[in-house]
Amino acid sequence: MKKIILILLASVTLLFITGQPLKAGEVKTVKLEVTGMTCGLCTKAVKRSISSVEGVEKVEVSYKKKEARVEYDTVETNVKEIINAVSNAGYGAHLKTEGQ
Ligand SMILES: [Cu+2]
Repeated sequence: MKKIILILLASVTLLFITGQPLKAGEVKTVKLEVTGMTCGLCTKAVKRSISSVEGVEKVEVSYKKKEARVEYDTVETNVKEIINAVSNAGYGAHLKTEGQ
């Protein structure tokens, strides 16, 4: 019985440690104008490429508005890296608005 409690306690402790957010940077939201999207699949490709950037926390891509709304950690990445990711996927992007 004592062993079970000990194992339980250990897993809770482990969960507590690993559950803590490792990044402590400021989260910034930007809107990028995305060029070259010709169909709904492009939207997914752009979203996937931006999501793959380390430090990006949230991505919403609108095919209709031809824009991407990105939330990212300013310590881990920047707009330039995000734009590069979009370029690597074969699309164009430039900063539209900056803000929270
Ligand atoms: Cu397409």
